[in-house]
Amino acid sequence: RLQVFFGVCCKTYFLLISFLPFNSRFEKGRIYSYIGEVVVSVNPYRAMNIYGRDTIEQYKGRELYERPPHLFAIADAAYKAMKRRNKDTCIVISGESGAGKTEASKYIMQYIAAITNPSQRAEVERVKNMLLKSNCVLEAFGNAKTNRNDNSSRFGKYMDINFDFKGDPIGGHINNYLLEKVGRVVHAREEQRMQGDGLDLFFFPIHISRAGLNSHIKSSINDSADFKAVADAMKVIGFTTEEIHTVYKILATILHLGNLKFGNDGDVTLIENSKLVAVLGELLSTKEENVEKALLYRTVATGRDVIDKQHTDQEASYGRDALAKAIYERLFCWIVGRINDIIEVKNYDARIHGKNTVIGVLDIYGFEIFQNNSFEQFCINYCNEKLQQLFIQLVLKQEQEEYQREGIPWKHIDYFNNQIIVDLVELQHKGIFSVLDEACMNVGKVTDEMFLQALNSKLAKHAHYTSRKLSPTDKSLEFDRDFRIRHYAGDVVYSVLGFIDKNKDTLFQDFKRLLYNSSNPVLKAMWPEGKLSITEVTKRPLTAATLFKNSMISLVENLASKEPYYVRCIKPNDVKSPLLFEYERCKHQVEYLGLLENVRVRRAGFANRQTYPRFLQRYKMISEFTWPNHDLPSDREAVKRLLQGCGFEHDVAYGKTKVFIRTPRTIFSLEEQRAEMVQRIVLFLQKVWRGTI
Ligand code: AOV
Ligand code: MG
Repeated sequence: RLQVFFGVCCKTYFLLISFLPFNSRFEKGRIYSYIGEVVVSVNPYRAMNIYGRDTIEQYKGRELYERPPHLFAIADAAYKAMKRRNKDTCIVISGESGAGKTEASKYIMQYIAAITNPSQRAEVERVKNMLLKSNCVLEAFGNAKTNRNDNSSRFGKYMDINFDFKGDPIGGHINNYLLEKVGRVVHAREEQRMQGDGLDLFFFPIHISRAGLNSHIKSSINDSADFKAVADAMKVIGFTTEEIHTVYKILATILHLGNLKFGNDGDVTLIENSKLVAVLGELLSTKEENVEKALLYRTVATGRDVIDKQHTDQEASYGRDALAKAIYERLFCWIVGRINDIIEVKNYDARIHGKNTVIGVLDIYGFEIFQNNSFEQFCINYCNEKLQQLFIQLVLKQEQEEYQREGIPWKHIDYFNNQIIVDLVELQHKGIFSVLDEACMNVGKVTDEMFLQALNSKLAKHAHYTSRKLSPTDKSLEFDRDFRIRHYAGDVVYSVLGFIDKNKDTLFQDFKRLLYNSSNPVLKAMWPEGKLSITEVTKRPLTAATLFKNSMISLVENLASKEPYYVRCIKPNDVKSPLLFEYERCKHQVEYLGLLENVRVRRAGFANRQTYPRFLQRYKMISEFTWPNHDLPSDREAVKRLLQGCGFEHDVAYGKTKVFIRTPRTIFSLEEQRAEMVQRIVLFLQKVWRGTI
């Protein structure tokens, strides 16, 4: 009886929700849809039974529109383009924090791993395993819980997978972008955890208070099991035991640093809990007194003299936090470097095997707005502006320009071009990064407030910038602290506090020398510049903003040089619920992602275009006018004749160099006819060969 009752309840419930407008696809678990070749994905916030072996089989080798929309179809399209046409392709996954980018990137990798290497070559299997395992390690070190996402990527990742002439993965390379480390290392939130069997050895009986990564356990996350998975993955990838132990020691160092307190006794700065210094010495394989000296003094060169200058307790605290962050960042970059050493393709001989092609997968931190937004959010959101700009360039702008260039009648579709915001951030001399760098170059003491004043005077008239000084009645902005950017995805108020320090990202040279002089070779290798003595260090390192800007510019260049495929992720609600489709929230994302314009361009436009010679090369066999060669005055005329013959005249347009086909159905039909013809030719040849003809 209970069952019946339950059944009725469920039915009523489903009846009710099926009448709700707008969100029916989401309710039915149809989380993917297409705009042309762009996949739109809505985070289901529940486990979906749509990524298994049987689903993979359904999509393998199929054309995009043959099956319902799915990530696998786009992965297959990128793979086919790479294999058939020898083209480097990339899959760009975008969307705001928590929209499902990282999950999507993992499913894409799994799909590619599943459909390749049919002959089970051991070497290829090994490479695939490494590529998949590397994810687990990078997530362990580079993801963290934020207000927006329990498993938020705190670094950007672009992974190239290299394929040989057979289309099997033979290696890869990972580029990582600016690791957001503040939240994880020095101002870690309560939820951050560190648990794992075998770790006690390194962590000693310590009370972890200030530092993050503490031992607070959240019921939904099984830390011990996760820790084991990471440790195993590191072993499989090929990290040595010594390397793995060094990693633990570094993590323990970061935690201990968080507990270190400074005080002063009159003129002398002291370490209050000095017992920790011995522990740090042990973990870092250096002498205790060297650790103490590096924490309390810095070496400065004045003319020809080199002197030890004592830190104030504030300076010492600053140094300690900078050290913790730097160690963490170095560790992360070193891990990426080690993974690259192992997965990179070596000795691929293109003369023997043909071109080595790649598929790049980009999964970066999504647009985020927190209660308090600082330099890190500023960089992350700038990165999202850059990716939006790339999307506009490739999907909205170029497509329309191509119609014009080819002389196809076209009514221009307008869209918001966020180049103006990209410029606001990155433009030489005028952009926010430039103003910040200028402030950091200043020899005298420049404060964050002075930086804000400089912004106010430079950007007073900019439509996407404001501050309390420029808009005095706006109570949501604090004087001398906040500025607001109108981003493509919404308004964000940034606090300038910490911008200068974070941009300079200085670490006292003494720490670099300390770590370089460690007797642990793994640790030593992470700090090569510690080799330089104080008098040899002259060059000012590039600022964090400049490094990030340069890395973003080269990332975009790299993506633009490949054939791009897009996954646009949408977050259905802010409470991680599988049942809630917040209409306004989704509408906002659809708008700012430019999806409406994308639909308009696609609807008015053409699904497929090919140059005339290429079109003929593929389809000439299906028409008597073009097979084996045509005698018409041009390839354009020949294509026209072929398509007229097939009855597709209404669905195509003829440009100067390319034929444009409006609906995919026409392409399918051409493909079908071609396949039939190929079959017939093969049969014919077989008969000739057997001598029956
Ligand atoms: P993000 O990568 O876009 O955010 P994630 O991929 O980490 O977001 O997704 C956030 C959470 O949503 C995951 O931990 C899953 O619980 C859930 N989720 C996402 N996609 C799926 C899916 N296809 N099936 C089931 N659950 C899913 V950030 O890294 O914060 O920008 O910096
Ligand atoms: Mg992510």
